[in-house]
Amino acid sequence: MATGLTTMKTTTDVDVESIIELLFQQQPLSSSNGLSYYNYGTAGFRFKANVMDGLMVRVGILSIILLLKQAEEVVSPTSTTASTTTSIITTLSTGIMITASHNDESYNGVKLANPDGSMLVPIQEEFLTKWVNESNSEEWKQLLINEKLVFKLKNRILQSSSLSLSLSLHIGRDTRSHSFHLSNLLCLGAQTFIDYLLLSQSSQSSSQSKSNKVNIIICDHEVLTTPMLHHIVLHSNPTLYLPSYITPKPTRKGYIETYATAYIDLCVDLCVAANANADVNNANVNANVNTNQQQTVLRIDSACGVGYDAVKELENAILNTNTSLALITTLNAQNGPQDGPLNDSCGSDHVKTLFLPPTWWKQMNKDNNDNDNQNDNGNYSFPYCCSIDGDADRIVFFGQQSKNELSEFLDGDKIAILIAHVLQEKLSKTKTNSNNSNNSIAIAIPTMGIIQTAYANGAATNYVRDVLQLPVIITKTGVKHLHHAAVENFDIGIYFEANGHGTVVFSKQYEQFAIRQQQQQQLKDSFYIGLHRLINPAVGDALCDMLLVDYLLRSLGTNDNGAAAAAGSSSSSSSSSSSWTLQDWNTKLYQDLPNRMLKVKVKDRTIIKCNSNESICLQPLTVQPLLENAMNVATNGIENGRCFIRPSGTEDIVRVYAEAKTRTDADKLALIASQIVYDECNGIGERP
Ligand code: NG1
Ligand code: ZN
Repeated sequence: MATGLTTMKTTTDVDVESIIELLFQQQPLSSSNGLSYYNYGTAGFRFKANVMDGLMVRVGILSIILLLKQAEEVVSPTSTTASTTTSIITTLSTGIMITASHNDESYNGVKLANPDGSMLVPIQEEFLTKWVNESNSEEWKQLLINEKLVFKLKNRILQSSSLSLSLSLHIGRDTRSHSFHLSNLLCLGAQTFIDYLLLSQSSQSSSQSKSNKVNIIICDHEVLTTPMLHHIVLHSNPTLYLPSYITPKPTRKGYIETYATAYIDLCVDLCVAANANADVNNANVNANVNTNQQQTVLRIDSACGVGYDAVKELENAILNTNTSLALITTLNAQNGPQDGPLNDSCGSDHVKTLFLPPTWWKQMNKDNNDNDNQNDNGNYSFPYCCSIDGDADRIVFFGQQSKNELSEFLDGDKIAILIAHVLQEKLSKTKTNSNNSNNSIAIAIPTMGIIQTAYANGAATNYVRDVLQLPVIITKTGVKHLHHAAVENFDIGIYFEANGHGTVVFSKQYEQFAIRQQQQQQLKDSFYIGLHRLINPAVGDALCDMLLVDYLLRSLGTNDNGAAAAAGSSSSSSSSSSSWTLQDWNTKLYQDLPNRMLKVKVKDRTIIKCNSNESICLQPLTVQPLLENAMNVATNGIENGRCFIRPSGTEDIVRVYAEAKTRTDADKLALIASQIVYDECNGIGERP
């Protein structure tokens, strides 16, 4: 079995029968575990950790089959005949992450990543779901035999050419106590199946070639954040998916270097531009920094999870560059895995759903030991904070004014609009500069749009449509849906769920545009390339988004027309800081409508069916008319009221969302909607 980074096993004597034995001694379906069906939900398979053993073995085998299927697409028979003289090694990587993200410690989960780092598409999900639930051993035997035949065929094609294939499955896991055990089972399934496949190859190829034509290895990266795993997969397939201006760095260390460097480069560019505008000699940026400028500190709630160490590594990498501290923000990581229970009273989900500050566990433990409890007053005021979740792919920002009160709260909608706001100003300046230049060929400005879900605040959606005048697409919940919509519709697709999970994806046209801007004779504008380098396009990434937001806030406070194209209004900002504060960000663009999210437990949430973007309940038939009635101003006096319900894909609950003009109305509407769910969908426990 694979343990430690990059292991490859020599083939052992594995036949179909022994795989079947392994599969069925770990049969996942059982009446005793209360589950009759394993569904690949919003974010992969996610269940209570104690019912996942058999599932992991199966996912291990199936992930190798999916990897082979991907390889088939990349290495078609025609491409194998392309070269008969030179030897070409074709590599392809996919990934698997073991985590249950924001869920509590009792849960775990597994999600797969495609070669471009993105999540699975429906056809792959259906394949996985069918086979993890398959209880007929004869069916399984057929699958294994067929796969082996296809593998043999592929191998024969490769034997006849000079091509060889090197396939890798990258595995990562979060800090949960059971993640190691589940990862071992996954590796066991994957490695056993690899051994079974390679056995035929070694006997075939021994006379013709010393090395196998197809190598399949498991790279176990052990504890990682989810976005690190996706980054590693994407950077392992650079020729297929990375632009020329991003250096492939497919390791944990490479991840840290990539984003720390991108952040510093952008911050330094900002300072150079500001100094240039102020007509100051900018040869030595560090020397020109205004030393009176207050150093900014960002306090980070790491949800007592895997993001903590990653932030520490980023912090060290940034500090090691010797860049003046006034140019960058100091990252103050809090809530590490040793400090408190994972996602418990802390993390982005806690702050977002309760509008409450996280428990700062270290400080809290100190307070509890402090008899006179003096710390309660004053020591909980932090103007610039963020919370990430248990696998570091979501982030929300907040200011805290006392132990139990936030001063500001900024979610994924706010992040998306901040990015769009800065980019729109910048693109418009680029267009003006181009029109004013002597260049007779007009440049094509990349298209931009925002993708949201029904959970986006109504005020955010209106702001994008009415003020920014950008297109908005509303998709089903789950970033995989947003990601695909962003890729398919825009050159710059900005997608965020309100909970802080999101990123920006860039088209090939954008890449060419970015390169042209940098090559321009006079301007040599590296902003567009710099921005792309700071963003993890594979998946929503709390740490990249954290650095990105920090940079954008700095850019908006810079009193110039420089690198980041601050919005026109920023130069008249009343803020004394050289950066936009969270309050600036929260108030200068749009104000959220008060909203409330609630959870209702029901007997069987699968009876609830929704429309394609999950904003309307289709079944049970009685629910939607009752919700419409609850939203109706005439009956309830609720202004700007909107509510909807949907079954969660990650927890055994129904989610209720409501927003309205006032906090009281939002709370009232959420309560009525919860009661409707409870009454119409066989609620269990106490009625809300
Ligand atoms: P479910 O449990 O299906 O609502 C939650 C989030 C999703 C997504 C997944 C994956 C909300 C309302 N739902 O899904 O957006 O992030 O978890 O982690 O935030
Ligand atoms: Zn997460």
